[in-house]
Amino acid sequence: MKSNRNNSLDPIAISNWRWAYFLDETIKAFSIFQPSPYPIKNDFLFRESFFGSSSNPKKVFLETWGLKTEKIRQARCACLQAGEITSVMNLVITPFNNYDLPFFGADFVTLPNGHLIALDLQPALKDDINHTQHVWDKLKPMHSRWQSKLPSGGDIPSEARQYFSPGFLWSRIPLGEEGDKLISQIIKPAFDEYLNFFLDLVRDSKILSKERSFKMLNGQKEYMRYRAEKDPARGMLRGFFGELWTESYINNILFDLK
Ligand code: DBV
Repeated sequence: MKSNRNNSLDPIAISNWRWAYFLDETIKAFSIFQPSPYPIKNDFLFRESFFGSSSNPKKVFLETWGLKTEKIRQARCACLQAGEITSVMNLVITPFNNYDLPFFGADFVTLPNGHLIALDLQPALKDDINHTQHVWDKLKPMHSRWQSKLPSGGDIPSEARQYFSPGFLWSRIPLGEEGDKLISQIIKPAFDEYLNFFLDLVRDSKILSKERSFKMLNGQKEYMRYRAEKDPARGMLRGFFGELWTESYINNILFDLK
């Protein structure tokens, strides 16, 4: 089936995609920053395939949304719906390295065994107080307020810990009514608060010196390298769309700062 998406800013058209509210909020919030499309080839703007048994094949849809602005090198969202249940939103916003800004990362995943929620303003230079203090001072109280209302996400891979801030909102929520209530009453307002705080930081950020910009760039590349290497969705994406397409998607679209 032909997709009518021609560039990364064209609206996402995946019916019953569970996370639409969050991308809509992101699009609205960015409208004040004069966004332009992020260059993404058609092969990666839209993709569909079948999975499950040949007697009862199910459809999987993936669409990629993206933009860039004066201070944001790339904001992109991988939007996936596989069958009735499996629904993924992987949103990462990467500022240009000549601003002292964190990444915005949201990994919202629904699988048959439940919802996984990972939301954070992730540091590019975790051990640099000039990079972290002005963010964490405000993020920590925000985080405690929301995390206290959610079930814990449990352990995360030890090697991944260094990429998260103390404001990492992390939860595993059961499917069903209770879960839906937590998503609409806690995750939605938490996401809006984290996103607005991030965009306030973007608005107020000043251009850095060459030397510091270089340091930021190395920090950003280290993060991208880790995420591209350890992407927890690699197996799923390969199953749906094959190894070649998946490796190109992960390394040339999702985590393309090399
Ligand atoms: N995660 C991605 C991309 C996805 C995606 C591009 C296109 O980086 C989805 C989709 N994340 C995704 C899926 C799962 C997770 C898990 C499908 C479930 C995997 C499974 O259970 O089979 C935050 N995402 C996770 C986990 C964490 C994150 C901590 C659980 C641990 C895991 O399964 O590895 N954000 C994610 C993460 C980092 C980050 C791993 C690392 C720095 O910043």
